[in-house]
Amino acid sequence: CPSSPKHPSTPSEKCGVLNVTKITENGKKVRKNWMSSWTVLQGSTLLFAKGQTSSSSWFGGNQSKPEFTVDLRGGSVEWASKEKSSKKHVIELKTRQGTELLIQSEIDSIITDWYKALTEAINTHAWE
Ligand code: I3S
Repeated sequence: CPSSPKHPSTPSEKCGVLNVTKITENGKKVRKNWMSSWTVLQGSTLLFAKGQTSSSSWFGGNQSKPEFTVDLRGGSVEWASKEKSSKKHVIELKTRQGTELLIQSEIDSIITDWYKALTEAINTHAWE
């Protein structure tokens, strides 16, 4: 993965295209809005960049600003129940700030790798 503009000297641990929607923001339910997003895990931060589908567009240009970032410290991940989404392979990510996201990929192995990476990131950075 390339480095992000936010931490140019730190290579990111994981990146790729995922489908994502918020379902809760600051404790309040919000309407789902699934979008395909270039997703980057770097330390305890998860970045989503709307409309970016390849690593090359991460660099330079006016597109390099992340759409939103999530602080994983104190958060949790679990496999989403059927009530949360009718889609397959959906991860539910909850943050300490009261934001809940659903993260999905049609490809089984991709989402399983993300599940592991997110769990590991949360555990690694739990006490910061
Ligand atoms: O949990 P919901 O309300 O069944 O989520 C679906 C809706 O957000 C739907 O959009 P509308 O708000 O226009 O009905 C989306 O197109 C669906 O993808 C959402 O459900 P899934 O099961 O795909 O997460």
